[in-house]
Amino acid sequence: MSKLFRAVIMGPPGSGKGTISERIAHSFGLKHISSGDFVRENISANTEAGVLAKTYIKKGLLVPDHVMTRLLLPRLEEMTKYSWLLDGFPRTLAQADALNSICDLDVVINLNIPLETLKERLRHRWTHPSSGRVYNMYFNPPRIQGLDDITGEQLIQQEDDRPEALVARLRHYKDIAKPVIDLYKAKSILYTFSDTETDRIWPNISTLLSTKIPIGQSDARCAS
Ligand code: G5P
Repeated sequence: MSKLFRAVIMGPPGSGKGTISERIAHSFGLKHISSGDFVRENISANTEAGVLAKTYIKKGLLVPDHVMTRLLLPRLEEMTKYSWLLDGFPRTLAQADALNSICDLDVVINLNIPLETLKERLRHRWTHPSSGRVYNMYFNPPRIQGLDDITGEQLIQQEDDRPEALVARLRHYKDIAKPVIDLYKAKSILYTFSDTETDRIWPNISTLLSTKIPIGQSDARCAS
């Protein structure tokens, strides 16, 4: 069996991880695992971890490492047959160490987006809570204002996109991410992309992944 492909995408809140992950999953057939979506599913399902996570997210804080690793690692261990892209995990050095203990990564995509751009994007982000679909009132607005394109249900502004929580999230990210970025840089698997527009970053990421994932292998490896 050919080697499976393991990638991580990191970047501050609003940097476009989710948007770019969707494009990668669609173009290269990787399974997309979003730590944020996973946390939100647990909150909706009122699991023990979800109830605990909610208290942190409401304040714009990271969920503690032990809760995240307990949630995410079993999920990854179920995916041993697939190539995947992990979005939003690891966020801290402790999470990176935990991930390292179960797999070797091939590529880490690091999104480096200016602070003002991030603030502006998240101010205008609206989410469909049950599916996790996100809209931006300018970049990708819904067809009918305030309603999800697929279900017609009401869109909401997530608690952690509200201004008070947002500033805390952005401030915190830089400090926490630095050692993780340094770790992957030292392993020579870090690829950083800087711009204010996802559409300008995407072709460069696509080119990178085309050189890393041999054509024809990703679909075969990831078929569910
Ligand atoms: P999440 O869900 O991982 P964040 O905060 O890291 O949350 P977020 O906010 O979902 O990440 P993103 O995925 O990086 O942002 O970006 P996105 O959603 O694709 O794009 C943001 C907005 O900008 C969207 O409206 C999009 O349409 C728009 N957009 C994209 N590109 C462009 C562009 O070029 N131009 C314009 N104008 N707009 C654009 O995690 C949520 C919470 O869960 C916890 C934390 O509390 C976290 O805050 N959590 C963890 N805690 C600890 N450890 C972990 N590993 C955790 N993972 C999650």
